[in-house]
Amino acid sequence: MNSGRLIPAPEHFLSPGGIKTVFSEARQGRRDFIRQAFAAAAVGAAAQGAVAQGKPVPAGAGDPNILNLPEHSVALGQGVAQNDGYGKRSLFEAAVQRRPSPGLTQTAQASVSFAPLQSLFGIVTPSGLHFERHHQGWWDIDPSKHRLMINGMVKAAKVFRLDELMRMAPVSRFHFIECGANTAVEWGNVAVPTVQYTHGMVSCSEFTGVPLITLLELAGADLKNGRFVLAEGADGSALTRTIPMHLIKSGEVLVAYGQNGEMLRPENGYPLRLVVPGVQGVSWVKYLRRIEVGDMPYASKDEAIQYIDLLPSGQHRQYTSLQECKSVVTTPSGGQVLLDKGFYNVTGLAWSGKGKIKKVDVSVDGGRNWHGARLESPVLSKALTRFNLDWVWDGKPAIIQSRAMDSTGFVQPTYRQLRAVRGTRSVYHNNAIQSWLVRENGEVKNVQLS
Ligand SMILES: Nc1nc2c(c(=O)[nH]1)N[C@H]1C(S)=C(S)[C@@H](COP(=O)(O)O)O[C@H]1N2
Ligand SMILES: [Mo]
Repeated sequence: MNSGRLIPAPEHFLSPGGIKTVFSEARQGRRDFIRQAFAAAAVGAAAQGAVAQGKPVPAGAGDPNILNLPEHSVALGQGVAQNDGYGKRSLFEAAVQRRPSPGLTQTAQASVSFAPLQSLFGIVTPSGLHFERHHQGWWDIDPSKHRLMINGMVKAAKVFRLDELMRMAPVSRFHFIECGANTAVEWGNVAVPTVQYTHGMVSCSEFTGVPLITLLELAGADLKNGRFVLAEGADGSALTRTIPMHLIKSGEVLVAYGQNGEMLRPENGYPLRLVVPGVQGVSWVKYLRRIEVGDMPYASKDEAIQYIDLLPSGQHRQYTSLQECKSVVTTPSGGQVLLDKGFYNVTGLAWSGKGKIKKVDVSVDGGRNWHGARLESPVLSKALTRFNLDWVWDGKPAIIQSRAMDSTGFVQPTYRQLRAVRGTRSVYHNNAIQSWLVRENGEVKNVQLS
């Protein structure tokens, strides 16, 4: 163990005596924990080797992957700028894909693909693995012909070309986008097999664009009486959504053209999309072509017929846009297999439409005991937050859960708590605690605790 003195961040610094890395006490304790867990596993393995061959075998002995020089160490590699000048990932990662769900009706032109959360690190979703939701298919729209009109309660309707928008001062911000129907099948306890299908309609990117408020001011919008805007997309779905003006006035709502350092992907709305942080995905109108300023909600088809929540009373909730605090363990998760008992890093994602994640607790015994997980930096408002927890699996059945709390003090509910308020006939806004059962044989299954 360390000296017992608590050393403040930064955790690495040079001691006066020379180059020496010093860790804070908490981190040191954690390192010891991991070292001991691995040492125990290694002793077990060595002991088995000794039984089999009469003496302990050093790790790696006889391994051809250490002894033989592979071709890539002796021959010339590939040159630059192949693949049309745009990088491709390793061939060995080809199985990591966004996919349509086995829990949904398959159509010739599937309209939802889910992000493979179980294979992702950190908080940013690679653009090529971002979930997709198209009401009428996607388009690759010619940006030179695309226009954005601002009309309604404005001094004079104004039309912007993309190059005009890109000349304005941009902002770049990390935000999650979650379809309101993410985790929907779990309301009916359909129990799709993996976290990709339970939670894969959430993604997080760095978006770049112009605050919508700037464009409204340029058009001379009536910001006193204009309490809402209608946002309209240019695809055939005629998707329109009402956005309350107070969100726009906060400066958070963006007219974005950038995603993760480059232009938006066609599937995600190229060349323009609305970014409405904290609000469900349907309001992030893609192929954005019109913003109308009005003085009341528009009750469009996507607000009056779709995206409403049927309550136990028989009434529908309308305009329930905010994505409440939610989290999920992505490893170990459904469909994965733990090969042996011993050390595992339990990891997952947490997010809240109301602000920052403050705390994530993890249980490995179905919610009886909770352990505070480490929140990894950065912890950003209305963005995915990565959490980790050290765990040594004893080989017995375990139920793994995570429970997030946001900066407003809102705590993610259990299914029992959620159903008491929302009933069982909802589709949207399921933010209940997810449970993964680890069986004795190491298989991980999607289960629901009632
Ligand atoms: N124009 C347009 N905008 C749209 C949609 C659409 O079909 N057309 N789908 C909405 C829905 S329901 C969601 S969840 C998000 C999905 O965004 P993504 O495909 O970039 O993940 O876009 C929203 N914006
Ligand atoms: Mo959606």
